[in-house]
Amino acid sequence: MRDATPQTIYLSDYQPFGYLVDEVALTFDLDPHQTRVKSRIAFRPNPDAADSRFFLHGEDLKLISAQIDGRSVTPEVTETGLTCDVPDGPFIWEAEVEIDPKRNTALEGLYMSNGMYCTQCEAEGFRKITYYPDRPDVMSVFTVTINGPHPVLLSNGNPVAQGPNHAEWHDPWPKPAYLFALVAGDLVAHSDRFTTMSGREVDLNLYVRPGDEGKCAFGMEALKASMKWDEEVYGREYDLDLFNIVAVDDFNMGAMENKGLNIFNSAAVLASPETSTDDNFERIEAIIAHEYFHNWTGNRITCRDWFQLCLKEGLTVYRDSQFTSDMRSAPVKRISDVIDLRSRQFAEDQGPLAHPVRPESFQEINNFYTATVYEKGAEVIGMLKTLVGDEAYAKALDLYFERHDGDAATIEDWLKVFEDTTGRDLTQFKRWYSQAGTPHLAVTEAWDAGKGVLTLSFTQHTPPSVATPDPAPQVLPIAVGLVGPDGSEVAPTRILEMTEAQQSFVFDGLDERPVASILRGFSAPVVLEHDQSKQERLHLLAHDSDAFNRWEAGRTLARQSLLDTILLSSAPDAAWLDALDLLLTDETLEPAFRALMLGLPSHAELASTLHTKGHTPDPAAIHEAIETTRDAMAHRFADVLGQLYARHMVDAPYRPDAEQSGKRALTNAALSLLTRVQGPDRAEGQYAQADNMTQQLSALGTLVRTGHGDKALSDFETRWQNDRLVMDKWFGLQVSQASPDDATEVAQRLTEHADFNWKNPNRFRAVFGSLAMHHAGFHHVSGKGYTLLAEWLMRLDPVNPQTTARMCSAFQTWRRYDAARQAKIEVELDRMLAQPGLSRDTREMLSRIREA
Ligand code: B3K
Ligand code: ZN
Repeated sequence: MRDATPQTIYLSDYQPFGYLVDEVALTFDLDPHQTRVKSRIAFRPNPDAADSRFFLHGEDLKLISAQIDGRSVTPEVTETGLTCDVPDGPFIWEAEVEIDPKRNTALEGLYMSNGMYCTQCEAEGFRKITYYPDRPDVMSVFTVTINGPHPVLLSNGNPVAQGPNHAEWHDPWPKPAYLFALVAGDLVAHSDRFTTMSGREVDLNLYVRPGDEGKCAFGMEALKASMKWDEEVYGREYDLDLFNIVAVDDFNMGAMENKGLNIFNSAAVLASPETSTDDNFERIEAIIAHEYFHNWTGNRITCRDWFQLCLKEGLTVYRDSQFTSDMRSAPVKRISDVIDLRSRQFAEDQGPLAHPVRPESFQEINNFYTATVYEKGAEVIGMLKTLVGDEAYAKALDLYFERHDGDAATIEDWLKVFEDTTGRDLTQFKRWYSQAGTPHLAVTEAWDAGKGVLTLSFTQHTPPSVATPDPAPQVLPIAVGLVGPDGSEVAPTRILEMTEAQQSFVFDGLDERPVASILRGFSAPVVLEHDQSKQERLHLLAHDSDAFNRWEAGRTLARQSLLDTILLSSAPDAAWLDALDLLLTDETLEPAFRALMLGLPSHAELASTLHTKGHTPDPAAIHEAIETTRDAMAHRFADVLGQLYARHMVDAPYRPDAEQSGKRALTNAALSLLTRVQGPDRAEGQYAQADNMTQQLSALGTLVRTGHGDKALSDFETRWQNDRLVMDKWFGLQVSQASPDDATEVAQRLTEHADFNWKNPNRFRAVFGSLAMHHAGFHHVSGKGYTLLAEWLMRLDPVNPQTTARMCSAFQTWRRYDAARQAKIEVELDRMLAQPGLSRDTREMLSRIREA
């Protein structure tokens, strides 16, 4: 909403609501501009609440009538809700409101997308549907009646009555309003069944627009696999007769875990080999699992207040990453997660948006669905599991489900189950939830050859931030292995538990000095500063039995080589390239791993590293260094890459599984490098022959990047113009593969394309998300990238504050750059902040960024 004097909400102010809600009955008479919503809510005083004020949230609602116990009342209505005198004991509140779903472009509350009605209520969208205590600790049983001329009318729970233009639904599980959902439209179902562990039959439906039926099979299989996995690994069984998923084109994020009625961005569920890449398939599988897993971690056990968001999100991300590791390759998943964490979460922690995993204040909660809450929140759970061990983790989780089923819980509740099952005191561990910032972990080694003792001395230090000016030492589980001179493991991996600012650990009984492999599996989300020699890193790259640290050794060498190129104009490190050469041809290594080894730190990661080391990153120099390094790799490996390309090209019919997609990742990485030395023929051939989107898009990207893409781009457009999801790729790729000088103009030109529907978040993000991610293009010295993005964000803000606010984070790292760039960004930030009627969402983001 628009709010001239935004209010800050504090965790410390939490008070329970004065009333409990026993039952809710809602009736919807659907109409594009005049939907009527009748509510009948049974309230009774909450014995645990000190404050008995009766306040119901409500925004953009036209109140038609209100009654208490059947008698008309005239509440005091403001822009944010209403208050009313109520009886001392239990009472029935009834109201009728009118809303305008068609005008709801913010995509929050009840809105329309391609003629269908759908809802998004998390975090605070339900208040745009009717007057209600819209807070997660108010849980109730909902019965919903929908009247409307649509073949499909859906809500949460189980159906109780269905007739022409009419449906009734009942959800027996008490839930907060943010999990409410309604869908109405002309949809078709892809259906299946699942038999649960106790033998109950569950009907499964994936509802899509007619024409999309062919893109449902994979999502349905992923759903069944998720249901099975949650039974086997966490003992969690599904609890309704029905599980529905609906695909929607206009959606602000990936998907939403509404009870029994998940709503998905079409991009996060629709898949076919011809239209989706391997990465799309993997992401879809993970999101389906994530939303399904929320049924227990989020829905059955929800959050007391929005400060506890990580309680459900961190845990559910952790669970979905475990699922992906089990379904695919665990090392590859771990490496990909760390790449993502470093690029998104570390950047957040380093800048003005830094906040703890459990924030302590906010103005707009939608601004806190962040990499810190989600991804760092998941890392914290991974650390907890490492510290207590797998068995204790399983026990603690069992207790969590048993003790808190039906609760709106807190982080304190969560940690208490671990304390109760293990006897550990987690007081210090809790700092992971309350302190912002990424700890830096420095380590030095002392080798006593006479005694055969290696001493590792660690120091931890977290840079202060506005959110946490004075960070205290955290508990760090540091997984350490020792690799002998012959490459063998000297001792099993040991978990060191660091709790002090400085601490030493001793490894004795060693015959020869081993090479220390520290932070195996990335056992804590920290920046590791380990002054190892190049020789030692090459040794780990060749021999480390921990796949993550093997990759990390290569990554560190690559990063150092790039930094030397940027700062000293050195040629790429020949020793690193030689070592890589050996790995590439090692057929015992999975292709996906080798594809990751061919990757380089991103522009943004290098900028962050340079900044951490006290340099001012120059985006153009970073780009240059990456290009030089890629060229060197292409020349150095041309023969090997040609062989790999031929050997791993998949001939078998397309499958999106880990094995085939790993091979395609490797051949596509090879293609991209080979095109640098061999010209466009191979990529043109792959583009022409590809029978799947992974190979087609990768070839197209390579062609566009090397300046040979015009013909293929127009062919692609002609072929896919009627497929909105594929066209998103077409829009995005042109920006992401443009040269730094051209990226802004390309984005600008694409906004003039007839299919640039900027009110659709997927399309907007395809162009402007790609521009913001194009480091050297966005940070072009002219400042044109900043100006174009700011202009479009200001156009979008009145239409869709949530997506606008999210994309403002493109500016979060602005203080890293040189004075000239900072000045240009400052102008744009000030211009945006001066925009009249700026949304609360965007104002909060821009002010936090601007104050840096
Ligand atoms: N819980 C939703 C996110 C809601 C975002 C609201 N701004 C999706 C998820 O994390 O599963
Ligand atoms: Zn989630």
